[in-house]
Amino acid sequence: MNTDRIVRALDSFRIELPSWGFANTGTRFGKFLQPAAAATIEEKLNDAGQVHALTGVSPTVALHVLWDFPRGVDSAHEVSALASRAGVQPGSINPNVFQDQIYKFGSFGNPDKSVRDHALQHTKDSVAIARRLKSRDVSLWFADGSNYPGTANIRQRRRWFEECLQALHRELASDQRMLVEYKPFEPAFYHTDIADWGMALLLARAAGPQARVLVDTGHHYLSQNIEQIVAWLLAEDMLGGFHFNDRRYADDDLTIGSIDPYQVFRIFREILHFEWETGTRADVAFMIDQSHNLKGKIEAMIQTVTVAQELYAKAALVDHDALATAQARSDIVAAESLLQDAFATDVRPAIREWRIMHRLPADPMDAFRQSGYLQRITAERAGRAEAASSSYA
Ligand SMILES: [Mn+2]
Repeated sequence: MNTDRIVRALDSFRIELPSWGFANTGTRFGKFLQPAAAATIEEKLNDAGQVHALTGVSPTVALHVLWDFPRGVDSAHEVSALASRAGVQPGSINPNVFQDQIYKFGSFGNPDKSVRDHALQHTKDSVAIARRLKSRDVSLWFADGSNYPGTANIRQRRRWFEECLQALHRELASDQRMLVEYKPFEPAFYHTDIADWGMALLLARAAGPQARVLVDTGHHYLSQNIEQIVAWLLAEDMLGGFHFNDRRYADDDLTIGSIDPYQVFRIFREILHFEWETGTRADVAFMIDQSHNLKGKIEAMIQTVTVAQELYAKAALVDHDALATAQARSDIVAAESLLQDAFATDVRPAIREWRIMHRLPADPMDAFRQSGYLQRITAERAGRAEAASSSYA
């Protein structure tokens, strides 16, 4: 095993935690509440701070404007202070143009101009919040779409999306980016305005030079080759970031690698291959977008971060020189085996060593269970009335 490669990979690997992953979430059938779930932005940041303190690789937290900034941009200062007290920093800023009643028929794609303007203003406010927090990325996901054929003017809605995204792009500071996320279906069940990576790519290109595509691994049809999409977006310099999660059926928001760890490995392998080939680091944000309905929130996040680290380290073991040779000779068994052997390698002992070297607990999950943090917050948070429902579903 090439330990140097693993160490180099781990030194550069960071993954962003979502504030909403620490709150109560559910399905459309109901929510199972957890007594230790975070209800306030302070609690979410504190829980994220625990994950970072134990793993050392998740220093930033994705924030959700509607749920985490009750007073909009005026909340930015307080959120910033709470984050630094929790030992983390604000990460990507996520506007919400899907929850309010006015968005029943869409946001940027709504036929009613006043609704489009309202949505645009909210996203502009989100850019202002990001600027105040020195967050680089504003991450855009739209629930826009329709449920029945003939009920929406697809080409007109596309033009409205272009106009709104261009207007939003003009608000960006020179060091900010906007990330355009796609999803094939849900909540819309006939057409979704930004349904796949091609639509996201075209809209990002139309928006302006600081727009990129965001790939949410759960937002694809089953069996779609996600790593090929990643390779194409890298080649086009249009890959902005990831929302990682796993799924068995649709957008299940399960923990990373729980169903198909080889797929995440293959995605990381494409990114590392790009870096090997070009000699430049791919400027791609790794973020987690999961909701843990049954698992404990903090444990699920520690598990996610450590599994992501393992899969990244395995991908870093692929010998790209040998792979290039095998590919050039069309020695397909040798080429495939280079990936399989790397994936089959147990990198956990090397990661433990890396953690010890960085004065981190060798086993973050065990350290969390020993810490008493969960018992403390369970006692503090149990029994209170659930605060405003600030989460998906
Ligand atoms: Mn997402």
